[in-house]
Amino acid sequence: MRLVVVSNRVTMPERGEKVAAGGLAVALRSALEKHGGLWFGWSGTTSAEPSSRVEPVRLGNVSYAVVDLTEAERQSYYLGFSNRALWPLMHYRLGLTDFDRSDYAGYLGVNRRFAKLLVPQLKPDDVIWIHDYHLIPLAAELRRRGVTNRIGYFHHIPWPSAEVFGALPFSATLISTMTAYDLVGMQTQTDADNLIGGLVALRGAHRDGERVKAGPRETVVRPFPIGIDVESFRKLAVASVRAATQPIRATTGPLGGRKLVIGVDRLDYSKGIVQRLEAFGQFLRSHPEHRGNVGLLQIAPPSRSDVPEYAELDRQSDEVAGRLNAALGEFDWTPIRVVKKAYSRSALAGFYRRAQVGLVTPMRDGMNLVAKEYIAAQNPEDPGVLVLSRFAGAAHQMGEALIVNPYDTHEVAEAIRTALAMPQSERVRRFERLYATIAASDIGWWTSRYLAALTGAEAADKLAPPEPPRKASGATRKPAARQRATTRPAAKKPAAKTAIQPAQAANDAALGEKRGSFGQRAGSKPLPNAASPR
Ligand code: ADQ
Repeated sequence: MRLVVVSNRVTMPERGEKVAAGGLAVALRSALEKHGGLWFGWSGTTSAEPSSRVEPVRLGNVSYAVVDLTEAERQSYYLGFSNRALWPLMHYRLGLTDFDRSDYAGYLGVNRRFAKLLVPQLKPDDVIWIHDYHLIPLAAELRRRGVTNRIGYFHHIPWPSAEVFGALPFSATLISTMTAYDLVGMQTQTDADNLIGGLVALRGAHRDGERVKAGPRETVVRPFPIGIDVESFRKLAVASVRAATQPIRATTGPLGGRKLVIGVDRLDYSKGIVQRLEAFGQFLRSHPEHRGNVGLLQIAPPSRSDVPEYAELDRQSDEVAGRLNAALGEFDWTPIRVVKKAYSRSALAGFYRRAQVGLVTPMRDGMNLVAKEYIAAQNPEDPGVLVLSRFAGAAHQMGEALIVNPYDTHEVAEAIRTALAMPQSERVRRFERLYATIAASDIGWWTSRYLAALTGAEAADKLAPPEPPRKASGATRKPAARQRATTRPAAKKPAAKTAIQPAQAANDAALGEKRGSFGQRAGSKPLPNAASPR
């Protein structure tokens, strides 16, 4: 089996681009390196003429095949339909959803061109894994060109209810292209139910549990909650204690012994950054005894700055932070610092570990990997507390966090207070359960579980009815026994107790780590070329 991943953005490693914020890129790189294969998608750049062919570049066991877009395509497909219509709609922000017919035509056109350029690259036993909302109709376009390979899709963001999705013009046509996939992965059961409900309501599809059928093909829709590489993130955090470099010293140095509350997000309205700043202000107003003792560090690199709503958010976050700092700050204490840049993973791990509270309060989020990174980075003997929005997919797995409604400023403010006052024994108890959960469903578990389902390794005959042999460029399915050898078994259920090795705790203790005394160096080198598919 060769894995073919298709995502909106591909950044080739040798280009040495600066790290960009984006959980999907990190996840896909791990999957491809593990299985070998081809990564196909947009180069991220524009050219005067549309690419008429692609030339894959091989690096290690992964080939990269990228397509340039024209500026008009970038405007309509990427900034327009993907990010001004689908993104707000999928995040339940109907008021921000801006539908334009020519953007939709551009979106369909780019998907058609991707299909046309991808088909010659495909081999008969390739398994194709398409990612995210930019590429919803791609499988339908590939099928139109005769591709019979197994094709899966993973949706990284929420899928709204049929009533919300149905507000999109042409929603019935767009949703029906989902039935060209063999397997559709969602972050949560709610998202899976919403998609199936939409297919039933808008297309009259027939549902049988996780299977849905609106045409010749049966599609399985199932939750596959995405994870992170917990073990390597934990190691980065431990190393950051020994080795803090300039970014951490410069940013956390002025804190002295003060407590730290941290938020890390792309600057995106779905992340609830402005509401979070307001909640921190509310916390300081309600609990003045904390003034001068604690600070909020919000790391928020700008994204999609060409979209007006994002430029407005940038302005708004500056305005709110400035207003709160002016109202609540002292000559020697600034309550809120907003840092608008991307950091290396090791620097982020160091920030997380230094923070007593991880504030992850999106208004709506597919999963939210920051919640998992924050837990992975904690010192098991003296962990911080995660405050987590109930509207993040992560809340479906991470119930031992302090779960909040991000629309309720008062509730978030009180959760910050509770987190800062939480006794160590309770922090440890919550942390151990959270860590066990994220370790048992890490990124390796996610990719192998998804690919086992897509290749049919788990139960080949359950996924789709056998297809009659065809002559097109694609392949027939591999025998289950051969596929089985290419995937690892699904992970066990999360253990009741933490999966952390005792040696880790000893290691941390040996490093003499204490809360509030962070000041060592950390690697600030950016990750080489982690692409942001967003
Ligand atoms: P995103 O919306 O990008 O991902 P998220 O899951 O939080 O959101 O991932 C963000 C990633 O970017 C994290 O790995 C984080 O560490 C990194 N990051 C954020 N700020 C950074 C900074 N300043 N410097 C460096 N790195 C930074 C989408 C969906 C999510 C879903 C993921 C994965 O919106 O809901 O969890 O895909 O499926």
